[in-house]
Amino acid sequence: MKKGDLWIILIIISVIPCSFSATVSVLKKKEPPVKDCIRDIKNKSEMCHNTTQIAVPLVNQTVTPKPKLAEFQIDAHKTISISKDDLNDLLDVYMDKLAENAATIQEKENEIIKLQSGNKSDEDQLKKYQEQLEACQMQNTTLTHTLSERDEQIKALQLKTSVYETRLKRKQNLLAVHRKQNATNAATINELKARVKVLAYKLRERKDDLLADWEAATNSCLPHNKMSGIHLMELPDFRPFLVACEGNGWTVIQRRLDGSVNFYRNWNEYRNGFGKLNGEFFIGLEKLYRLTAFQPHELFVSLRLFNGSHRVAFYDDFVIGSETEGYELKLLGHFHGNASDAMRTHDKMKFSTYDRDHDEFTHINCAEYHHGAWWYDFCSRSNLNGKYFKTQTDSEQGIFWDQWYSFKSLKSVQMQIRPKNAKT
Ligand SMILES: *[C@@H]1O[C@H](CO)[C@@H](O)[C@H](O)[C@H]1NC(C)=O
Ligand SMILES: *[C@@H]1O[C@H](CO)[C@@H](O)[C@H](O)[C@H]1NC(C)=O
Ligand SMILES: *[C@@H]1O[C@H](CO)[C@@H](O)[C@H](O)[C@H]1NC(C)=O
Ligand SMILES: *[C@@H]1O[C@H](CO)[C@@H](O)[C@H](O)[C@H]1NC(C)=O
Ligand SMILES: *[C@@H]1O[C@H](CO)[C@@H](O)[C@H](O)[C@H]1NC(C)=O
Ligand SMILES: *[C@@H]1O[C@H](CO)[C@@H](O)[C@H](O)[C@H]1NC(C)=O
Ligand SMILES: *[C@@H]1O[C@H](CO)[C@@H](O)[C@H](O)[C@H]1NC(C)=O
Ligand SMILES: CC(=O)N[C@H]1CO[C@H](CO)[C@@H](O)[C@@H]1O
Repeated sequence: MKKGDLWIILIIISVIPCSFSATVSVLKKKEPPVKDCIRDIKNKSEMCHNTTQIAVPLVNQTVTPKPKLAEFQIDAHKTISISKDDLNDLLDVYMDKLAENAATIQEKENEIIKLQSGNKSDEDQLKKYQEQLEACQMQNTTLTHTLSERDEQIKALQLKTSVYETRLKRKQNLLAVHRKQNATNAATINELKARVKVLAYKLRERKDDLLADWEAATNSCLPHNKMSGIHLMELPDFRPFLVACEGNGWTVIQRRLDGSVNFYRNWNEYRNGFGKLNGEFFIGLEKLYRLTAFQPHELFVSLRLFNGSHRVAFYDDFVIGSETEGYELKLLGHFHGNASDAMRTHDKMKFSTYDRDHDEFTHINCAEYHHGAWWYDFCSRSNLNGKYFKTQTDSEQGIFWDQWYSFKSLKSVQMQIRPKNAKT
């Protein structure tokens, strides 16, 4: 509320309690009633002051400075009479005050304008701040953008890292596997080394055995009764030679197993023998002559078919003549066994090779015809030195043993001899 308004209200308030009458008579210096009224006015004003909380030296200003104050007269009806002139004077006083206050108002308005202009400068400041804020926000946006870019980069890097981690793990697993393999390999190598050592030891032992055998060379496999293996044999007027002993005194003279050795050979080779004693071989006709000449022998033939069937043939006398006799099958003795007696027709026949034809045919080379070497007659019912076939084959060139001239090839055969006195 403006000060001017206060003054107007004050006038109205002061009129009511004093109940001015229209016809007032001017009184001269009757203080007490005026005092009261003024005090009342003062009370009222104080009341107002309390509400507005503006302290105004109201009474003293209205009463004191103007000596020409209006005179009041209060009658029995408590009516205050004021002369018109006094009232005018009073009005004048108030008007002056009003003017004075208008000036104050103007002053205050100016102040307000000033303040408003200050507000304007505040606004400027605000604008400035807003501009700064905008700049800041822009920076923030830029920074936020950069930050999000960095985030992306970090994410990409994390992805790469995880990929590398996965690869690393895989490599580590691989390495572990390799290490394990390596360990296994090392173990295997150690094992093999140990085995090589054992074998080297055995070899040395075997060599020693052989040397011992040399000293104890025998004329048959009988002394190596229980031991199959390769042993040294010595006969009169003949250089010592190695033979394959089969156990129970048997000496192997011929063996077919797998076709690893070629048996289509000439006379000299059949005389001297060929092949490997622990594999396929033929002992040699000269040794057969020497062995059977030294003491009587029996013959055992073992035959295996491709279907697994096994058959045997025994002949209780076996003698081979000298080279000058063409290594003739001089004696065969009696046959027994569950195979056929397929040697019988070859009894008393000379040995034939493709380069030494001793067979009964004049117009056929039986060794050539049967692709082997045997005691051929017209030509053969057995052909154990024939061509090796890996499966059962019907061929006159094959290894066969049949009294009815059928040529089913055999899977494996073995011929062995033993001194007759070994029989008990
Ligand atoms: C004014 O106030 C005083 C005390 O504050 C009081 O004694 C007096 O009676 C009042 N006057 C009137 C006219 O009410
Ligand atoms: C006015 O205010 C004063 C002090 O604040 C107080 O003592 C007085 O009683 C008030 N008067 C009225 C009428 O409220
Ligand atoms: C400052 O100015 C604003 C806008 O012009 C106005 O809204 C506000 O009331 C003013 N403040 C004062 C104290 O004058
Ligand atoms: C900065 O920008 C981010 C995202 O736009 C927002 O969340 C944040 O409140 C801003 N900060 C300021 C101080 O403006
Ligand atoms: C493989 O094994 C050998 C012998 O045990 C060792 O010297 C080598 O360091 C191993 N290599 C790896 C990759 O483990
Ligand atoms: C194998 O074949 C022979 C001759 O064909 C036959 O006598 C024998 O029973 C057969 N054995 C088996 C086990 O099939
Ligand atoms: C033939 O006799 C041998 C030796 O006694 C035996 O091992 C084989 O099983 C016999 N074969 C047949 C088909 O009876
Ligand atoms: C508020 C004020 O200043 N009151 C004064 C009014 O005048 C009398 C005497 O004239 C003083 O006693 C008051 O203190």
